[in-house]
Amino acid sequence: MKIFFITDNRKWFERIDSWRKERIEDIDIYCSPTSAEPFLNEIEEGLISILDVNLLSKNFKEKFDIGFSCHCKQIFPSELVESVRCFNFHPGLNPHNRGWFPQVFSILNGKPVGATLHKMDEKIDHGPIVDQRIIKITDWDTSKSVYDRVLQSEFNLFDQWIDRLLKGEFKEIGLELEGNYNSISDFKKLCAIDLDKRVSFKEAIDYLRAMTFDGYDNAYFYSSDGRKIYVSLNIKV
Ligand code: 0FX
Repeated sequence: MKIFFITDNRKWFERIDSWRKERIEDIDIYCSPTSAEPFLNEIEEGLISILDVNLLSKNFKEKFDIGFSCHCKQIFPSELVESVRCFNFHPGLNPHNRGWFPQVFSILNGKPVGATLHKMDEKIDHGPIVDQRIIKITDWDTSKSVYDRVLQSEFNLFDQWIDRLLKGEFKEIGLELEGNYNSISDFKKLCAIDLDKRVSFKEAIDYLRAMTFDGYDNAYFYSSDGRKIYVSLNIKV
C-alpha cells in the first residue's frame, strides 16, 4: 500500500515519522514549499520532501492509494481529492470555526472547538466527518492551553483511526451545516487592538486569552511615540 502525508507542522511530522518506523507500508511524508525552511535538516536526510499540490503529475495521483493532510497549509485541488481518497486531521470542530486557528475564534465567539478527522473535498475543512473530539474551554484557558489539548486529541484520533482508514473501515457523516470559516487575515485583523473600543472586563480578558500563545506576539497597539507594543495575558489558577 502506498500512502502520503502532507504536513507543515513539526509535532505532526514527528508523530507520523515515528509511526512510519513501525510500518511495512510504503509511506512518503511531504511539506509545503512555504514550510520547507524549518524542515531543511529532515529534507537533507530524506525524511520529508517538498510538494506543491498544484503541480502534481498524473503519476503521483495514480501512485498513491490514500493520502492525509495533517495541518497542510495548501488546499488540495479537486483532481487530487477525486482521484485519491484523502483525509484531513484538523484542529477544530467542523463545521464551527473552520480554517485558521479555530481555538482562537472559539474563545471569542463561544462556538465549540475540538479535533476533527474528515474525508476531504475541494473546500477547506469541509468534507464528511469520520470522527470528532470535543474540547471544553475553561474561563482560564488561553489559545495555547486549548491548542495543546486539541493537538493531543488529534493524535488520539490518529491512533484510533489510522488502521481502520487504511483498511477502508469507516463511515462518513455528512455536514448538516456549512458553519463558518476564518482566514489568516481574519486572525491578523484581530491582532490590532483598537484602544478606543469600549468593552467589558470579561470581553477584554477573553480577547487577551484568545490572543495569548506562548512563543508568538499577537495582540498589539501603537504607543503615543509610535512603538508597536505587544500584549498577552498571564493567567494563574
Ligand atoms: O499547524 P497549525 O496548528 O494549524 C493551522 C490551522 O489552524 C489549521 O486549520 C490548518 N489546517 C493548518 C494548515 O494550519 O498552525 P501553526 O503551527 O501555524 O499555529 C499553531 C497555533 O499557534 C495556532 O493555532 C495559534 C498559534 N499562533 C500561530 C501563529 C503563526 C499564534 O498565536 N500566532 C501566530 O502568528
